[in-house]
Amino acid sequence: MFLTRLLQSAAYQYLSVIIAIVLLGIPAAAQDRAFELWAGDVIAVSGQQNIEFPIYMRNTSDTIVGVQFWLIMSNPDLVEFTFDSIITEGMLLENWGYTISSLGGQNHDFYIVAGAGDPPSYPDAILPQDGSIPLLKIMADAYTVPDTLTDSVAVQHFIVENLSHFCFADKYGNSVGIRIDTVPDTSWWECTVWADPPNEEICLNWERISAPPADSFSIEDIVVSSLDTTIARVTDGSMIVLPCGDANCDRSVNLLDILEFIDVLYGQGKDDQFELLPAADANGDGQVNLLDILFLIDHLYGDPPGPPPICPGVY
Ligand SMILES: [Ca+2]
Ligand SMILES: [Ca+2]
Repeated sequence: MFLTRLLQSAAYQYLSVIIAIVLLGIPAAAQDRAFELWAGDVIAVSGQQNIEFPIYMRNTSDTIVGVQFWLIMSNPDLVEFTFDSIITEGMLLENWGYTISSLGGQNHDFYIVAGAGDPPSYPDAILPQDGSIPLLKIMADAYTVPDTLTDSVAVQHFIVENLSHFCFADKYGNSVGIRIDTVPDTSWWECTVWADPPNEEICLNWERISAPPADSFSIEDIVVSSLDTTIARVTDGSMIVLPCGDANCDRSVNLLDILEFIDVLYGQGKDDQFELLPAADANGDGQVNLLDILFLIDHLYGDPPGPPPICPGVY
């Protein structure tokens, strides 16, 4: 039993690291911004379909009538978005009109443009709210991943660098949380055709180049948009894809998972059954019980080894 607790302790430490990282994405420490957009953190299992990935928005002062943003996955080998169904019922975008698409064309990014109805009334505008209700839930499917998986985090990045694809508009047409600055912009020029003597210092054709050395330069004021981080915050979320059979959620399948099964089903961890999900149904029969332990033992230690766990993908 001591070995069991020791091994489990190690597993819990690893799990606690994951949770600590995940919790960084939750806005508890970010209540100082007037506007915030963030993605929820989700744990899925290999092969799971219809994973709900929530997007949250919090705004303390503005009324939002238009939305567009772009998400992209950092690890497209794990998950893809499904575009035939998103969830808006009961969400902030309920009754909004919207279009969704993949700008990359591979279902590994998600671009939405949405509006709250006809101006000037905007019948479904989002009034200031605390962020407890998701903006919407995006659907995703996880690919089947092996139990030898080492990098199982598909982080979702909001693309705000390109502000042509990011806007949360109020009813006056202002982009909430966006700062507009006028800054000097230097252009560098190279002469490609000089005049013949005696006018050899006259350039007949200029070509713009990216950086010096150059034959000349010009300066002009340009308008630059950026996220005003003094009043707005945008935070990525994560989707962790666990291999099936990973009962202790440490992203590998081994003896620790068998010990976790035994402890939760029959030992001192009976109150911790939530840790078994979502990857504990190793034999895929829809229940978590002794049969899953036997299945996992056969897979890991059978001679010859039994088949790999196949979770049903519905929890
Ligand atoms: Ca494990
Ligand atoms: Ca089972």
